[in-house]
Amino acid sequence: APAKRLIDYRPYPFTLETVRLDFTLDPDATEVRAGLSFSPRQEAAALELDGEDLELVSVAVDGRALTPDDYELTKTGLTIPAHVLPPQAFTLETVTRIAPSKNTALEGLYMSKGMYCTQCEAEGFRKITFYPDRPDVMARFHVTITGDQPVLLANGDLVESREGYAEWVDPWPKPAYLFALVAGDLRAHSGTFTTMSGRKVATNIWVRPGDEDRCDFALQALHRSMRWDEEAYGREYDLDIFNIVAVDDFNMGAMENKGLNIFNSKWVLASPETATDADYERIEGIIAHEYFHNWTGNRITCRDWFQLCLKEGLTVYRDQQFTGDMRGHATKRIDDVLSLRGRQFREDRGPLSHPPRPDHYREINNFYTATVYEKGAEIVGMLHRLLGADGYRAALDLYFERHDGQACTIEDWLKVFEDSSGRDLSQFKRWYTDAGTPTLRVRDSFKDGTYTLEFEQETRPTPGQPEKLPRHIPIEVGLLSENGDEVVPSTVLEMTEAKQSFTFDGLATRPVPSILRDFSAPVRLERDADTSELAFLLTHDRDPFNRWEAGRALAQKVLIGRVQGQATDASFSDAIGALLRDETADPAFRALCLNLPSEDSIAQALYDQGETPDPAAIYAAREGLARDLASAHKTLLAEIFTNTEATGPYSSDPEQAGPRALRLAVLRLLNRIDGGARAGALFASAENMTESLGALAALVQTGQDAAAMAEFRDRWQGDRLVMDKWFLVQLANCPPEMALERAEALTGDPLFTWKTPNRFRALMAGLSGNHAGFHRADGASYRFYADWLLKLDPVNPQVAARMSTAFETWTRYDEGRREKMRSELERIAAQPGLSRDLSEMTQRLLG
Ligand code: B3K
Ligand code: ZN
Repeated sequence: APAKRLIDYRPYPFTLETVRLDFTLDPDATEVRAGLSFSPRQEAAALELDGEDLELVSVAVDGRALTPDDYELTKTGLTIPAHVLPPQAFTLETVTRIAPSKNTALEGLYMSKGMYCTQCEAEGFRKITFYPDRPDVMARFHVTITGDQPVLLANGDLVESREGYAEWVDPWPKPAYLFALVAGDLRAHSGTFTTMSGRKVATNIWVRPGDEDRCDFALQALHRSMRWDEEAYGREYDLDIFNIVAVDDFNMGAMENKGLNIFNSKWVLASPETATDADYERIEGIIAHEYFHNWTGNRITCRDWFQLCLKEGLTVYRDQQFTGDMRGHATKRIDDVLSLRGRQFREDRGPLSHPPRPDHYREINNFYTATVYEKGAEIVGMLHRLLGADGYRAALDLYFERHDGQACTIEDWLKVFEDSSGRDLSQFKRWYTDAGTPTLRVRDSFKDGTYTLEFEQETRPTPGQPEKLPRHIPIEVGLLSENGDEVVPSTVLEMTEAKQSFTFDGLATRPVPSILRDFSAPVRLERDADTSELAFLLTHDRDPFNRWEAGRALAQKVLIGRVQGQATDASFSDAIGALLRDETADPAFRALCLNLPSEDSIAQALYDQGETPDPAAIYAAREGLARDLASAHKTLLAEIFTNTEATGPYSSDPEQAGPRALRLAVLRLLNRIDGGARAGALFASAENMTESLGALAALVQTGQDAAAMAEFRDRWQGDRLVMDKWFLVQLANCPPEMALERAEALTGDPLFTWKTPNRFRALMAGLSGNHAGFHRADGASYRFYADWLLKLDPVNPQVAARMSTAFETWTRYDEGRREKMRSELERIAAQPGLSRDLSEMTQRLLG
């Protein structure tokens, strides 16, 4: 299929007022009766409807049955020529049949353990009925469901229900991608939320029998999200009921269907015994994210899929703000930047680099990426920083007022900021249209009381975009005196030129700069800071992000030095010692500082410096540094390990999660020198999953985990979410030479139900997350991984395509590895009948 292009956008020639859908459920032959009321917006237009994998039973216009001569039916849709249609408003009625039990791609209407469930974004509705399946066609839906399942759910408010039948009306016009239907034997964990105007909303978390007691955290997180959106954005919920359903077979995290969010059960179910602190935080964040979509995505949606980051970037930004408010901004920002660099910068540095608003695609599901989501959120954050809190709020108020009920573009979004602030954002727009991570080089000088920062920006060529123009970059800067006082408080410098200088006058002595505070722009900062300056910032910077960043830069310097065979000086170890002694610092923050950069990020840093990373050398350097740190500070670490032991009942709140994170970070270091003694003891005594899994990960790291692994499996084999962790942890953390062998053995485990996305991902991400194990020099892991992508592709192309990003870094490595990865990608690309999803990915990967 040829690529779809942004410049080819044309409005749909009909408006669609109302949609009537009647479902009669059956695993092999579900009948869908659709009544669509169209009005032409232009003369003599043909009616083009999307439709895939549908059996067309009948089609009628205003009650008159059509014959096959009246329309054209293809593999991708149904076209009714203008001459068959009345010139004015008309109703189209179709009857189609679908087979949810045979739907293994998990897109459209499918089944998961006896329960019916839908996933329509981006283009899954066309697998349910013939329809203009594009987000700018918004209509009011009236849905009936006939089926023998005890619970029958759809979008909107319930207007009638009796045994075997339910009727749902959604008063808010919506695009088809937000349609949802669920039917099954489900139990609700229920609550009530009173909105700011005093309306009562029934809230329900629906799960399979047996999971009811793991829902309360999600329900409370939902209520917190609803309140927060009222307080922070003035946004109130707009239906009488809000349903969340947990499903085991799901292609991604969750989906924001209007009034009926559907979640991967992994991101709903939580109990202290089965979920980690990180899971709790993630669940809260995803519940918030999907809920926030009600305004940013559903009430205001996207005109076309090129505009995806309009809803995703903004909604990620909102969920990041929310989590910051709930759990602390400093650590949240650090976590977000770690994931931005680990996923988005990585993507941006390889063959898959694309702009936050792409201008062409073959399969839109391949563009639900870190660039669209996380970089999209960074762009919103930059607008916030440029306009200030009040300016940002004024712009958002105008956005909701002006565009409620519409399907919008990035141009609409930026216009709102321009109109409310009076600023010109035409240069800023490049953040949306240009791919690539800018590199920001900085040099400084001091003369006669004047301090000068000289910046230079440059963005490398990316696929299809050889030339890059300078971007509008907000650079937050503060200046410190040599005793650590802030002599120039945080200020935002706005860089718009390729090269630009900023001066600060009236300084008594040369200051120490703290640049790009709070990570004010998604750029790669290059500065020749010496170790003493970094150590100074790690101790004195007021900006917690840059404090951490200084420690990070130090660690990176030391690690790269070790990879290159240099001796390690004491500065980093001394700085870590100071941090370990600093009891005033937040434990979660100290934990983040103790975590060494990942092997993948060291490989990326080397590549960015123009060097070829050697995975085995990186592994050895990182292990060596960890061991050295542990030996140098063993008394201090042992004390912290003892003092941070939690008492009292488990809570996932930062007050407990912070010390627990510190304790586990300490354990990971001590484990390198205590023969696994502490990890073994903690594994035996742990009463919550955070500690149990943390201890297990430490044991895996040494390769001495067989007994613990078997015990864990015995205990948890009946719990699918915990077993996913079991598959992942033993691969991602084991010594690299064991990784492939283990992965091969695990594919033979009867619990490796590879058609379940969570299980497939756990095993494959475990292997690819073991950097040196995945990149073993003989290429055997590449071959194994590619074999499994080929096996999954005919069953579930979306997940296969997503997992192919394990190869996105292939250009980083030496000739031998490059060749091996390239030939695996070529082997995949040559597979007859390959899905559009995976074929687009391999072609882009190959460049
Ligand atoms: N909007 C969905 C993602 C849909 C992915 C389709 N392949 C979840 C979210 O971003 O909230
Ligand atoms: Zn989203």
